[in-house]
Amino acid sequence: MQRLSPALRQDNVPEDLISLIKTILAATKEISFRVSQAHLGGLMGSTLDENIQGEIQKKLDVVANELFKDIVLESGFVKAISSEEEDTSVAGNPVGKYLVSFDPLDGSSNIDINSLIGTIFSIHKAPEDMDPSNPDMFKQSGDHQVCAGYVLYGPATMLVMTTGKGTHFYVLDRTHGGYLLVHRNVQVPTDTQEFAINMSNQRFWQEPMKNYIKDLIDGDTGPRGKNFNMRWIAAMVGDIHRVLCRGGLFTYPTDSKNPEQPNKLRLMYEANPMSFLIEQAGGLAMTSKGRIMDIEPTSIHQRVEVIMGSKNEVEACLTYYK
Ligand code: AFP
Repeated sequence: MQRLSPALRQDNVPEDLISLIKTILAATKEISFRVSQAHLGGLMGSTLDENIQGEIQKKLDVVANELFKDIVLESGFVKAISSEEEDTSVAGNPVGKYLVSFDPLDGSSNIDINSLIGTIFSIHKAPEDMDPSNPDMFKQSGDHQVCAGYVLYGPATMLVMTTGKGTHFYVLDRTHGGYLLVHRNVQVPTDTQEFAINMSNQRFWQEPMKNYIKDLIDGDTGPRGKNFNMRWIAAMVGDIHRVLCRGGLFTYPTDSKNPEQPNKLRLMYEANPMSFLIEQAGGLAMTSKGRIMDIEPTSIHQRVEVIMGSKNEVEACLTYYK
């Protein structure tokens, strides 16, 4: 099995970006260790603090955020970082070439039940002419990402990453301490009979999504003429990993549950990196209005509607919005 650096060189990834990726992965190895020891180390449960999103932070959210932030900033490769857990971006090396956005622990509600969680990251080039403390540097569309990925802290610690030359799977090999390539150029099956949505929000969805999901549930007695299975892990890393492995449609649609917050998932920390991975694996990553990676961000903590996965099923879903 190929090690990480040669695999990246095969895709012509520049050496300074390889160094940044290895720094990010050093942080994820430390987070993986802390996650495995959390029960023993008093790291379960919540803090008394809320993050900028108004969500109560788990103790592990805070630890993972500090670890990731410190390791990446100290490397000198980045001009600034932005995190789901930080109020605004944090300045790094004024001549750093890159910007890193991350969700240090996606799926926080799974922490206390020893279920799937992961770290999501996205890398952009840093504009040379802007001050490192200016968060506007991060207002770049997903199409400008030079790398995106996630590390899933599951039964195996897995890295799924793209630098724009396909989506590849790696597994953390604890005997030598690095990630090994286990599957190059993963492809999302074009068709699927599986979907992922939080059904408890059904009464708050817009009509097109209500109608689409009803037709899936009607199965072979309805207009789709085939039965569908449903899964919901409550961690986008887990749900998207399943979609990359065996296909499916994942959606967190716009809803009216909280009128001040019609969308749940974050563009920079969740939707854009996952869109890059899904598109590089031959899937589609959309809102009901267009491609996610075309969106020009207006703020670093912006939220967005997400419909992504197997190409033909995403297209079938979007017909309900026409
Ligand atoms: P956190 O960012 O708080 O960990 O939430 C996870 C998440 O953003 C995403 O990973 C899940 O798909 C989604 O929220 C789960 O939402 P529900 O709470 O509606 O199940």
